[in-house]
Amino acid sequence: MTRDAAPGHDDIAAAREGIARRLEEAETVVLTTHVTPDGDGLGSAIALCRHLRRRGKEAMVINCSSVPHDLRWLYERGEFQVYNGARHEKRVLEADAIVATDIGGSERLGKMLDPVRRSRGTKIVVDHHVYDNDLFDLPLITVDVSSSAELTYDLLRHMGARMDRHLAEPLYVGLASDTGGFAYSATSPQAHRMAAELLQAGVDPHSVWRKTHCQVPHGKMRFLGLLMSQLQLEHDGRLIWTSVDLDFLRLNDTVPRDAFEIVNHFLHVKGVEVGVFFMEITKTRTKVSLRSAGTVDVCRVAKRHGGGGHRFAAGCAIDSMGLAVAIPHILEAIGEQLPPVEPEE
Ligand SMILES: [Mn+2]
Repeated sequence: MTRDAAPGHDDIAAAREGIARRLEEAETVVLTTHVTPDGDGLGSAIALCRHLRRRGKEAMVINCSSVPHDLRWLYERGEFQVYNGARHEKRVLEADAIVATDIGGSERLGKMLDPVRRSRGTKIVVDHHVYDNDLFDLPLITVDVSSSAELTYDLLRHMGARMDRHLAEPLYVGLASDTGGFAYSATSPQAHRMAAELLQAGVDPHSVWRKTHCQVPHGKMRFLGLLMSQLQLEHDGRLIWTSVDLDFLRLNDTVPRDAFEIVNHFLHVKGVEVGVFFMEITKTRTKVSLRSAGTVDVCRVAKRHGGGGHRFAAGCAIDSMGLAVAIPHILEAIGEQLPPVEPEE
């Protein structure tokens, strides 16, 4: 099926046209993405920002939280700032347009939600997550794409953007990160076509990979190794888990964010259907991160404990349960969700 035959194509085309027209009129634009930006959200915002600046607009990416270290090379001086009420509130309130990319729910604007809500500007969103939209005037949302970068790329081409390395590189980072380096199920022929065009525009995939992925500090790699060596298997190897308490973090001089990386490795283990990571927040509060290989809907378990996410990647923070209580509690809940093993012939 070609993209043109995809359901809702007319709606998407109309949304794209409406946004292009609005951005063409606007003189001041604030771009933003979700709390703890990722390659897709930030890459999309930076690419759009660069095009708008070329069109003579006053554009800037402003976000509620800072950018993780491995993505800081993506923006140049003056393109990105962390939101600070005293410095940025007026700018947000008086912008002609605000564009949120990859946001996945208005509350993920963090401390920018309130000023964005009160802004007189047209509120635009470019996203591939679905949620109740209570904020944006012009949504460009479909789940039928690999990434927000793919939607942004189509929007930029529609706006007649000159696709050189300056625009193509952040878009490529978004595309590569949301397809897991062209491996996840969202990887479509269109995603590969887009990648080919971005390479033609000057992106060097090897250098992008080096800059993004080959920057792990030795201490963090060593810490991940320690965590790996502690992985536990249950239910005949179909459930894998581990936990980290505050003492362990302190002892290894590391931060929670480094520990959470372990969840990306759970599903590499042969036979694993669900992975669970437990992190002690306090003696009576535990954060739980869940990953599923596709049979178990881990979001259901997360939701039952006040969390959420996607079917195959979800999480929650459980109040009133320390690690010792949360671990057996959640493992039992997951165990109940595992489908019975097919008897061998
Ligand atoms: Mn995304």
